[in-house]
Amino acid sequence: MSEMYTPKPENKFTFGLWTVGNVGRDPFGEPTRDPLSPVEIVHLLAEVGAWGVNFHDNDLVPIDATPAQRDKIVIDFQKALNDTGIVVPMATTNLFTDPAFRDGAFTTNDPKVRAYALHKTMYAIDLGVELGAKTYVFWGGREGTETDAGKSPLDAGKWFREALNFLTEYVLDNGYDLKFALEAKPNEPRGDIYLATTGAMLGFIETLDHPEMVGVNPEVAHETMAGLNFLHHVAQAWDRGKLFHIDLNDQSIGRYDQDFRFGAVNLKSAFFLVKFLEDVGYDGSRHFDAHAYRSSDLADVKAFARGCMRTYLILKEKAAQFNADGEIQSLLAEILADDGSMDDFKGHYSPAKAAALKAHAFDRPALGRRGQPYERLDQLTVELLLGVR
Ligand code: GCO
Ligand code: MN
Ligand code: MN
Repeated sequence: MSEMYTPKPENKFTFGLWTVGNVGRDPFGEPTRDPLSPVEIVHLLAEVGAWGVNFHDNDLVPIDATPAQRDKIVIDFQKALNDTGIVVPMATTNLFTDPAFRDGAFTTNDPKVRAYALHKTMYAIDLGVELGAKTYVFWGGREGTETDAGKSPLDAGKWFREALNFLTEYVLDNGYDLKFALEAKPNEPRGDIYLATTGAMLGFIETLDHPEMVGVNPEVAHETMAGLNFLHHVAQAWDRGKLFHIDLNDQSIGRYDQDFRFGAVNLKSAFFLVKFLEDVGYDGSRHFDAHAYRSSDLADVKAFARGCMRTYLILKEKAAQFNADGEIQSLLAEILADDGSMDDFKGHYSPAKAAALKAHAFDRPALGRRGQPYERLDQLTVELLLGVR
């Protein structure tokens, strides 16, 4: 194996306890793998070369654990972290498994459940911060509807906003060094989930009391499930300074929520995503929110985890190759060519500029005749990815 494809701490590769710990249950079948304890998972992640581990409160501490059991679990987990050097960059709350959340957590019509969701999240934030988390993810898996007959999307949005405002104040009040990352998903497990895309989340964040503390956690599978271009959403988040975290996996459009190994379905999209993250200098976790096929055994789960990271690193190398490829770069230069003749019209508005632009005579037929060599560029990209360049 080339040294280049060996994961290093600076790659910031992370996995959730729920990802490599996934036991292979699906709506039609029982688990196919034995559960691993959080301590075993930390050691597994160290063995495969990951940098960090993330968790939902109840991945680590069972929902009905006593305070004494909780403390013992945290001590054992912290010891595994110390023994392996694995860090905890992110934590989150499970607000979807327990039947109490059948109609949602922060957005349910039941005020008792909304209050319980806040209560549970404050304890989960304490737990995450205690173990070192700097990013706190909010994925509202149950925040939605199957029917709009009994739930107002306006009330739901208002309640979600109130909850996030409450929790940002909680973080400030406790002096925690923690920012929030909102993760959108269009559906599953609800028929429709509120704020279904990263773009919707970005709009919502601006309505909060502390927008500076809140960004997004886009996931490859989620925009892809909706048939959208994931990269474009990531770019919008980056442009707004809101790319606080990212969930990498893979997904076929139009299928169930697959959570496949990174790069398992659409290598070309994965390539453009890795190239973007590396080109702009994204410095956060590369979190693999994926799990092995249900047919995998433990050895294959390790192969899955190694595969996520190895594919990322191979694509990172391909991105560097793309940037250094003379033929590709000269095609890009041709596509982006600018003879400077429009310089007077660029930039901020002024009445003089507007008047000059309105007076300018454009050769519209010539504009329409100019071809752009995207076919050639795309084919070179494909050949680069196929390893023949
Ligand atoms: C999903 C989501 C989750 C969240 C996780 C962390 O589709 O189930 O992607 O895996 O990312 O709950 O918030
Ligand atoms: Mn997901
Ligand atoms: Mn996710």
